[in-house]
Amino acid sequence: MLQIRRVLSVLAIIAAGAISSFAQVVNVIPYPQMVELSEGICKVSQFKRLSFDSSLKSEACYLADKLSVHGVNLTMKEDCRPAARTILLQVDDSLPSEGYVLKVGNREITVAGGSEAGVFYAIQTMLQQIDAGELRCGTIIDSPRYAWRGLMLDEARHFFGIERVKQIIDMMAYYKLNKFHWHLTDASGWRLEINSWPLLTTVGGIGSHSDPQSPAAFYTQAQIREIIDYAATRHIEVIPEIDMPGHASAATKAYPQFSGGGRSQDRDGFTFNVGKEETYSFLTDVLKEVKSLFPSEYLHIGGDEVSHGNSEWKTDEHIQGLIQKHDLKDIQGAERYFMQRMIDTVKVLDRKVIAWDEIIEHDVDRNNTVVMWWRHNKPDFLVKSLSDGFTTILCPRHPMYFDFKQHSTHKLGPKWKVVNTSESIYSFPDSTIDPLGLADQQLKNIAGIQANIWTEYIHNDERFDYMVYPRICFFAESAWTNKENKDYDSFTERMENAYELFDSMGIYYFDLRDPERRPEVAIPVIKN
Ligand code: TNX
Repeated sequence: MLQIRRVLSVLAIIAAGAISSFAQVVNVIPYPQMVELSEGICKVSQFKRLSFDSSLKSEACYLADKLSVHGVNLTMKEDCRPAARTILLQVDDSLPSEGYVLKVGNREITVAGGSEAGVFYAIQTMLQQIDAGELRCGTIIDSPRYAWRGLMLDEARHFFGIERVKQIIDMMAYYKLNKFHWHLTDASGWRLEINSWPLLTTVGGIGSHSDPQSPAAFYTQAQIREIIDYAATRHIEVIPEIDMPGHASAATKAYPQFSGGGRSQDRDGFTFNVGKEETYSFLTDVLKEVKSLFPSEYLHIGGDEVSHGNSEWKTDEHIQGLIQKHDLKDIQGAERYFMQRMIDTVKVLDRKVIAWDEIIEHDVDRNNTVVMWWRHNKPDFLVKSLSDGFTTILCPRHPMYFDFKQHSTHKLGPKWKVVNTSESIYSFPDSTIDPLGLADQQLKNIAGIQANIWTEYIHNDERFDYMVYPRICFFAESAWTNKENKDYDSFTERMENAYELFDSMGIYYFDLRDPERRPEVAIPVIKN
C-alpha cells in the first residue's frame, strides 16, 4: 500500500512539473523568441483606453476593432501616456525593426515595437493568446529570424478573386508573414489590367489551366490598388510577377506580333520574341504601368523554364538576327541578352529585380537582382547564388510548394514523388541548408523563405483550403522562429487553436490529427 502511495506521489510530482512547464508556453504561432510569464491573469474587458504614438493610428484602429469582438470598447487617445486600464502602443526604434516587447500586467498592457510593423506583430501575439477574455501576465520579447517571410499565389492558372486574396492576406498577417508574391501572368491567363495594352486582359484573360474557354477573369487596376492597401494595413508588401520571356502564351494570344513561338503546357506562343525591338517597347510599357501601380521596391520578372518552349528561336529570323548583330553565339545568348536588358529596364524604373534561379546562369548585375531558389534538386544553384553574392530567397519545390502532396496517403497533384509534409516544412530551412555546410558569408545572403501556391491542380476554394491549411502554420513558424526555439511537440499542442480558428471560418483544411477525416479534394478535370 505504502509503495503504491509512493509511486502515486512520484507520478503527481512528474505531472505537476509537466503542467508547470507547459504553462510556461504561450499559445502563439509562430513561437516568440523569449517568453517570461509571471503569476496572474489580465482581463481584457477592464480596458477603457488605447493610447498610442501618432504614427500608430492604423495599428490602434486595427487592435480596437479586433478587441471589440471580445466586448472591449476603447477610447482612442493619441497621447501615449501610461495610465490604469490603458493599453499603450509605442515605437521604440532601438528595437529590431519588426521586433517588439509586449508586457502584460494585471492592470496594464504596454507594447513597444521597433517600427509600426513590430507593434502590429505584438498585437497579433496578444490577440492569439486571448482565451475566454483573459491574457496571461508576463513579458514577450520577439523579432523574426528572417526578413522575407513570403507566400506566392499563382492566379494565372486559376483565378480566385478579391475575397479569397483578402482572406489569405488576413491569415498571413495573423501568422506574421510579410511578403505576398502575386504570380499574375502565365501561359493560361493574364490577370492584370494594363491600360496601354487592353487586349492583355480582354483576350489574354480568357481561359484557365483547366478550361481554355472560361470567361476572361482579371483584376482591374482599381482592384489591384484595393488589395495593395489592404495588405499594407497588415504590413504585407505585394510583389507583382510578370513572367518573361517564357510562360507568355496568354500575352502572345492577345498580341501575336510579340510571339517567339514554342509550345508548353498545352499552349502555343510560349515565349516572347526576344529578337524584335517592339517586344522590348511593349514590355517596357507593361512594366511602367506595373511600377506605377505597385509601391513595392521589387518587380519580379520570372525568367524560368524558357527552355521548355524556345526551340523555334533556332529558326526565327528576328532572334537569329539579334544573335548575329550582338555576336551572341546561340539562343542561350539571346535569352541572356533579353534578361540583362529587362534588368536594366527595371533598374531605370528604380526597382529591384527578382527572378527565378535560372537567372544565375546568366552573368547579370547582382546588386540589383534577388534570386528565388526553387529547384530543390539543384542545391548547387543555391550555393552558387549565395557565393556569388545574390540576395537569395529559399522556396525549393521540396518542401515549399503547396501544390505538392502533403501526406503519404495522398495521390493527387504534380508528378513529383516527394511529399511536402508538415514535418518537412517545419524542419526547413535547416534540414536543407545544414548539410551544405555554408559559411557565414554565404548564410548572410539568405533573405528568407517563401511557400509557393501554384495552381495548375488547385481550381476551387475547397482544394485551395486543403492544400494551404494547416501547412501555412508550419511554414510561418519556420520563417519567424529561431531554430533553437522551434519544438515540434509544443507546436502540435499550439495547433489546436489554429484548427479551432479554421473550423470557425469554415475552412476546408487537411486535418493532420485525423488524416482520414477529410479525403483528398479532387483535382480539376482538364478541358481542351
Ligand atoms: C514550376 S517554380 C514552375 C511553375 C509551375 C510549378 C508547379 C517555377 C519557376 N516554375 O510554372 O507551376 O513548377 O509545381
